[in-house]
Amino acid sequence: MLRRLTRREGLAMAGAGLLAGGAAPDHAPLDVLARRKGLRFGTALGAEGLADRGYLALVARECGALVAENEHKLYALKPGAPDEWRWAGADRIAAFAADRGMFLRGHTLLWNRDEFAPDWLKRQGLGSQAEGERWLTAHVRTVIGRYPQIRSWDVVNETIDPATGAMRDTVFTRAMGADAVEIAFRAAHEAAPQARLAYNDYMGWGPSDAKHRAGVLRLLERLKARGVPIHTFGVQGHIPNGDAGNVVVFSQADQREWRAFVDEVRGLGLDLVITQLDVNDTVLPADPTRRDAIAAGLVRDFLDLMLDYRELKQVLVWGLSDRHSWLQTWWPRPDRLPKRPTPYDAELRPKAMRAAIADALRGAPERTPWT
Ligand code: 9MR
Repeated sequence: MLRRLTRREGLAMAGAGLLAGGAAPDHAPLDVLARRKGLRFGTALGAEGLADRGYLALVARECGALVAENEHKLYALKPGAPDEWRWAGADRIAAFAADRGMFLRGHTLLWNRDEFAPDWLKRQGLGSQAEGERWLTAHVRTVIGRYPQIRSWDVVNETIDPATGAMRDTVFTRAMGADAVEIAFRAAHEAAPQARLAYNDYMGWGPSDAKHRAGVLRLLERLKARGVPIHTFGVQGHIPNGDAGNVVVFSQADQREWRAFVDEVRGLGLDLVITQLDVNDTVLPADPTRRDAIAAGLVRDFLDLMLDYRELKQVLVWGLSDRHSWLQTWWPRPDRLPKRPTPYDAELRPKAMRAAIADALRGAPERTPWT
């Protein structure tokens, strides 16, 4: 069902200079706007983006933080065999960030899902608890040791099963049980005592994600109660999350639920990072202007809520341009039109979402930055 633009969507478009007579856009880079409020703004960067000079120039202009989209994942570092390391992709991203003085995040040391574990590991397993612990500790040490410039790690990613709220059953938990998570955090802290260590997940705000949120909260509470070195909660921010595929507004009821969840996390003393922001527009209207306006409205409402928390220190998008978004191939639109999940279109022109992010950052309260 199509609907009229809300006032907020209209404002987002005016901010982007998309409406006739709209206010002239302020072209201050997003990271500059973020820094004024004690935040950083950044993006994920992958192999495709690294090979695209125009895109890299845009990333360098807009961003002060960077994360490798896939290059630190176990399946990327050790695709074929236990003793073979492939560092080239991750090294290139680290060099790009270092050359430009960007804050580099690492994603991820323990992606606790069998779908994303290399086949050789699933075939051979990790053996006993002690063997599993030795393997995981060595892995964490080696990856962290190679990238001392990384100051914030997604140590553990997506370990909660959204359907049940329980820990997923994986090659790691089959050896170490739920201790796998704790072992990863302790090893990471030993290897990088100054780094900010995060648990990262994609739980959404809708009613169908209630079990996911509750499970994540239970995990965080247990880790804190056991004195595990965890400092940050990574909210992925893939909108809409979960199975609520037809979301076009962040309703007041959903905002209340979401705030209650984030309040609990804050109560545990964790900082917050939005680690993977984008909008899945599979079921949004075909017309690009309308589609962009709805996506921008969702981003604006989500950011306004999250930026209210002074604990939120960084906002990273999962791709800066529609040219390089995982959502082009995941969940294609029924009409097969190209997707528009990010702040810049495929020709690297700013969209309403870029203006929404800029406006949200301009309106954000100041906070103490990460050093
Ligand atoms: O964007 C990533 C895509 O290129 C990969 O094929 C996929 C599997 O490794 O992972 C995507 O990134 C995911 C991230 O690592 C964790 N949260 C969800 C992201 C989107 O699926």
